[in-house]
Amino acid sequence: MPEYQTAIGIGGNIGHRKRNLDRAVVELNQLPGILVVDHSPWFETVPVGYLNQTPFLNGALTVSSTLPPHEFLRFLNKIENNLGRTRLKKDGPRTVDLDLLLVDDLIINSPHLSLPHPRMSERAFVLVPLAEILPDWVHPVSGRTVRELLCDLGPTDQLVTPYQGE
Ligand code: PH2
Ligand code: MG
Ligand code: MG
Repeated sequence: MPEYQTAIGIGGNIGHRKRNLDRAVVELNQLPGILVVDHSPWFETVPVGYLNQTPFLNGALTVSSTLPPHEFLRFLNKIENNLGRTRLKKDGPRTVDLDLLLVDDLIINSPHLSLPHPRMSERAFVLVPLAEILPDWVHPVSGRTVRELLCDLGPTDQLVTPYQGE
Protein backbone atom coordinates (compact mmCIF):
# COMPACT_ATOMS: atom_id res chain seq x y z
CA MET A 1 0.00 0.00 0.00
CA PRO A 2 1.55 3.37 -0.96
CA GLU A 3 2.00 5.87 1.83
CA TYR A 4 1.59 9.56 1.19
CA GLN A 5 3.30 12.13 3.41
CA THR A 6 0.91 15.01 3.65
CA ALA A 7 0.93 18.50 5.17
CA ILE A 8 -2.43 19.88 6.22
CA GLY A 9 -3.38 23.43 7.15
CA ILE A 10 -6.15 23.79 9.69
CA GLY A 11 -8.00 26.91 10.78
CA GLY A 12 -11.24 28.24 12.19
CA ASN A 13 -12.80 31.29 13.79
CA ILE A 14 -16.31 30.36 14.97
CA GLY A 15 -17.22 29.15 18.47
CA HIS A 16 -14.60 27.70 20.80
CA ARG A 17 -11.86 27.65 18.20
CA LYS A 18 -9.39 25.39 20.00
CA ARG A 19 -12.07 22.85 20.92
CA ASN A 20 -13.26 22.69 17.29
CA LEU A 21 -9.77 22.30 15.88
CA ASP A 22 -8.75 19.73 18.49
CA ARG A 23 -11.85 17.72 17.61
CA ALA A 24 -11.02 17.85 13.92
CA VAL A 25 -7.55 16.47 14.67
CA VAL A 26 -9.06 13.61 16.72
CA GLU A 27 -11.52 12.78 13.91
CA LEU A 28 -8.72 12.87 11.38
CA ASN A 29 -6.60 10.50 13.42
CA GLN A 30 -9.53 8.08 13.73
CA LEU A 31 -9.87 7.65 9.96
CA PRO A 32 -8.68 4.30 8.66
CA GLY A 33 -5.35 4.63 6.86
CA ILE A 34 -4.55 8.01 8.42
CA LEU A 35 -2.01 8.76 11.12
CA VAL A 36 -1.39 12.26 12.45
CA VAL A 37 2.39 12.30 12.82
CA ASP A 38 3.06 15.83 14.02
CA HIS A 39 1.15 18.90 15.08
CA SER A 40 2.29 22.54 15.25
CA PRO A 41 1.30 24.80 18.14
CA TRP A 42 -1.85 26.85 17.57
CA PHE A 43 -1.47 30.45 16.45
CA GLU A 44 -3.91 33.33 16.53
CA THR A 45 -3.97 34.98 13.10
CA VAL A 46 -5.36 38.11 11.47
CA PRO A 47 -8.03 37.27 8.85
CA VAL A 48 -6.83 37.32 5.24
CA GLY A 49 -9.16 37.98 2.28
CA TYR A 50 -12.43 38.86 3.96
CA LEU A 51 -11.26 41.14 6.78
CA ASN A 52 -14.43 41.89 8.75
CA GLN A 53 -14.42 38.77 10.94
CA THR A 54 -12.91 37.57 14.20
CA PRO A 55 -9.29 36.33 14.37
CA PHE A 56 -8.57 32.75 13.34
CA LEU A 57 -6.82 29.99 15.14
CA ASN A 58 -4.46 28.23 12.72
CA GLY A 59 -2.08 25.31 12.79
CA ALA A 60 -0.43 22.71 10.60
CA LEU A 61 -0.25 18.92 10.74
CA THR A 62 1.81 16.25 9.10
CA VAL A 63 -0.10 13.13 8.28
CA SER A 64 0.87 9.78 6.90
CA SER A 65 -1.92 8.36 4.75
CA THR A 66 -2.67 5.43 2.52
CA LEU A 67 -5.43 7.42 0.79
CA PRO A 68 -4.72 9.06 -2.57
CA PRO A 69 -5.13 12.86 -2.39
CA HIS A 70 -8.60 13.07 -3.97
CA GLU A 71 -10.00 10.50 -1.56
CA PHE A 72 -8.29 12.15 1.37
CA LEU A 73 -9.88 15.46 0.38
CA ARG A 74 -13.35 13.88 0.52
CA PHE A 75 -12.69 12.78 4.11
CA LEU A 76 -11.44 16.25 5.04
CA ASN A 77 -14.66 17.76 3.69
CA LYS A 78 -16.66 15.24 5.70
CA ILE A 79 -14.89 16.26 8.93
CA GLU A 80 -15.53 19.93 8.10
CA ASN A 81 -19.23 19.13 7.63
CA ASN A 82 -19.37 17.09 10.88
CA LEU A 83 -18.09 20.15 12.70
CA GLY A 84 -20.81 22.36 11.26
CA ARG A 85 -18.93 24.00 8.42
CA THR A 86 -21.09 26.16 6.16
CA ARG A 87 -19.90 27.94 3.02
CA LEU A 88 -21.82 31.20 2.91
CA LYS A 89 -19.03 33.58 1.99
CA LYS A 90 -15.67 33.15 0.27
CA ASP A 91 -12.90 33.39 2.90
CA GLY A 92 -15.64 33.97 5.50
CA PRO A 93 -16.09 32.65 9.04
CA ARG A 94 -15.93 28.88 9.57
CA THR A 95 -15.79 26.37 12.42
CA VAL A 96 -13.02 24.42 10.76
CA ASP A 97 -11.19 24.44 7.44
CA LEU A 98 -8.87 21.57 6.57
CA ASP A 99 -6.66 22.19 3.53
CA LEU A 100 -4.28 19.85 1.79
CA LEU A 101 -1.08 21.86 1.44
CA LEU A 102 1.51 19.38 0.18
CA VAL A 103 1.39 15.68 -0.65
CA ASP A 104 4.84 14.21 -1.26
CA ASP A 105 6.20 16.16 -4.23
CA LEU A 106 2.96 15.86 -6.21
CA ILE A 107 1.82 18.61 -8.53
CA ILE A 108 -1.91 18.37 -9.31
CA ASN A 109 -4.16 20.86 -11.07
CA SER A 110 -7.65 19.44 -11.26
CA PRO A 111 -11.03 21.15 -10.79
CA HIS A 112 -11.41 20.03 -7.16
CA LEU A 113 -7.83 19.83 -6.01
CA SER A 114 -4.66 21.82 -6.61
CA LEU A 115 -1.38 20.71 -5.09
CA PRO A 116 0.62 22.35 -3.68
CA HIS A 117 -2.12 24.55 -2.26
CA PRO A 118 -2.06 27.53 -4.66
CA ARG A 119 -2.00 30.27 -2.00
CA MET A 120 0.16 28.64 0.67
CA SER A 121 3.36 30.51 -0.24
CA GLU A 122 1.76 33.93 0.39
CA ARG A 123 0.09 33.11 3.68
CA ALA A 124 1.82 33.68 6.99
CA PHE A 125 -1.01 31.82 8.76
CA VAL A 126 0.02 28.71 6.78
CA LEU A 127 3.81 29.08 6.72
CA VAL A 128 4.45 30.06 10.34
CA PRO A 129 2.85 26.88 11.76
CA LEU A 130 4.21 24.73 8.92
CA ALA A 131 7.76 25.98 9.53
CA GLU A 132 7.46 24.72 13.13
CA ILE A 133 7.09 21.13 11.98
CA LEU A 134 8.46 20.97 8.42
CA PRO A 135 10.98 23.79 7.83
CA ASP A 136 12.98 21.78 5.28
CA TRP A 137 10.12 20.49 3.11
CA VAL A 138 10.76 21.64 -0.46
CA HIS A 139 7.84 23.18 -2.33
CA PRO A 140 7.83 21.16 -5.56
CA VAL A 141 6.98 24.09 -7.86
CA SER A 142 9.20 26.90 -6.53
CA GLY A 143 11.95 24.61 -5.22
CA ARG A 144 12.09 26.68 -2.04
CA THR A 145 11.90 25.24 1.45
CA VAL A 146 9.11 26.19 3.82
CA ARG A 147 11.68 28.13 5.86
CA GLU A 148 12.76 30.11 2.78
CA LEU A 149 9.16 30.81 1.75
CA LEU A 150 8.48 32.16 5.23
CA CYS A 151 11.60 34.37 5.10
CA ASP A 152 10.38 35.73 1.75
CA LEU A 153 7.27 37.10 3.49
CA GLY A 154 9.26 39.40 5.75
CA PRO A 155 8.12 40.10 9.32
CA THR A 156 4.95 38.21 10.29
CA ASP A 157 4.68 39.02 13.99
CA GLN A 158 1.78 41.43 13.47
CA LEU A 159 -0.21 38.76 11.64
CA VAL A 160 0.52 35.55 13.51
CA THR A 161 0.92 35.35 17.28
CA PRO A 162 1.16 32.47 19.75
CA TYR A 163 -2.24 31.32 21.03
CA GLN A 164 -2.95 32.52 24.57
CA GLY A 165 -6.28 30.81 25.24
CA GLU A 166 -9.88 31.55 24.31
N1 PH2 B 1 -8.49 30.96 5.58
C1 PH2 B 1 -8.98 31.47 4.47
C2 PH2 B 1 -9.04 32.91 4.24
N2 PH2 B 1 -8.45 33.69 5.24
N3 PH2 B 1 -7.30 33.96 7.26
C3 PH2 B 1 -6.71 33.41 8.34
N4 PH2 B 1 -6.11 34.20 9.22
N5 PH2 B 1 -6.71 32.06 8.56
C4 PH2 B 1 -7.31 31.20 7.68
O1 PH2 B 1 -7.29 29.96 7.91
C5 PH2 B 1 -7.91 31.74 6.53
C6 PH2 B 1 -7.90 33.15 6.35
C7 PH2 B 1 -9.51 30.62 3.40
O2 PH2 B 1 -9.49 29.32 3.67
MG1 MG C 1 -8.43 27.45 3.45
MG1 MG D 1 -10.51 24.78 2.55
